[in-house]
Amino acid sequence: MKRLFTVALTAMLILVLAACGGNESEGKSSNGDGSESGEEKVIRAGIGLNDKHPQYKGLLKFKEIVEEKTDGSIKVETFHSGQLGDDRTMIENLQINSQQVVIPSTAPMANFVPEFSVFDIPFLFPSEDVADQVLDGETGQKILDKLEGQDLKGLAYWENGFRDLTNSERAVSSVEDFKGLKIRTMENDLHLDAFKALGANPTPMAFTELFTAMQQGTVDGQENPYATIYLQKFYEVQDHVSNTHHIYSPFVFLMSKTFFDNLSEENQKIVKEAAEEAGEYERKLNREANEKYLKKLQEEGMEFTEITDEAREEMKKKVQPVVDEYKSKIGEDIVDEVYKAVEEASK
Ligand code: KDG
Repeated sequence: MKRLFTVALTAMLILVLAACGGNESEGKSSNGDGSESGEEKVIRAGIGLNDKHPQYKGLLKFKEIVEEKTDGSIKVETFHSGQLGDDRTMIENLQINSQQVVIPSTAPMANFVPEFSVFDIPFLFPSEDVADQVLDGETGQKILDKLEGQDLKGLAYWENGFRDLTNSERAVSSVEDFKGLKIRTMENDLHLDAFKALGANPTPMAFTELFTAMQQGTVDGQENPYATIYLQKFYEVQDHVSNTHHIYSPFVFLMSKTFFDNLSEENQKIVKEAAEEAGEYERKLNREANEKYLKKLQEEGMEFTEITDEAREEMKKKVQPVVDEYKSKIGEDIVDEVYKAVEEASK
């Protein structure tokens, strides 16, 4: 008898709890991230650079704006130095919504949306100002829109910057000096083919593996903006730096489309505007940083070699056949549109 009473009481308790739970969830819809609307949501945001880089300071600014404007209903957890994986892994994390934000260079993104390679055409952007106008304008937005087919939402362009060559073998002042250098490139076929055209022996590699590869001599050199070269302490394993300025590299502030689509309209506006405002802040920090870091690289013992305008023109000639080949691979229309936008912005 007692056992029967216990079973009946337990059954009643389970029914009461289920009824309460049912009412609670009825008014809420899943946000695709396991949380319920109206509850606190968490954005896991990861980058590959370390916490000294302007990109991480920009991410902290994004966190500050979003948490303030949503009164803490959206929390941003930040991860740096590849804690959540390399760029390609983190982009794939967004596609399954196990991570909600990553801010990679455009180069690895070409593996998801080929049109992003247009921004890796050597010598495309003549200045940061022209890059800002093109990226933040209609053409830049058109390319961001292509991400939606990959379960990705592009919210803003940030700045990696003009890329410069370092190596541990020799001073590089002209095309001849590239011959045979084992150069790490980002995982992007255009970068690979451009360095082959310059006479180098390029290897595509994730950023997370780069320092060790230079330390062990697997590669002789790499190319990145001064801020990255200095803040990631590449001067510890590299002897020479040249101002090749061969590509202006944008970052793209990416969000999981599933997560974004499950936000209220108000919160979608908040995260987009926060990505844009934090991007302006990051661009400013990055430009101030790049100016001062070449001097610091020399103070750390790196030998700087000036690339003259004539030598740069020689580099442009060498890579032109690659640019022509990729115009059809990327899509003639979008390449022509970007070049036209660059011309307009340069006036
Ligand atoms: O995650 C770090 C990368 O996004 C960035 O540094 C890209 O310039 C880059 C490189 O060389 O991989």
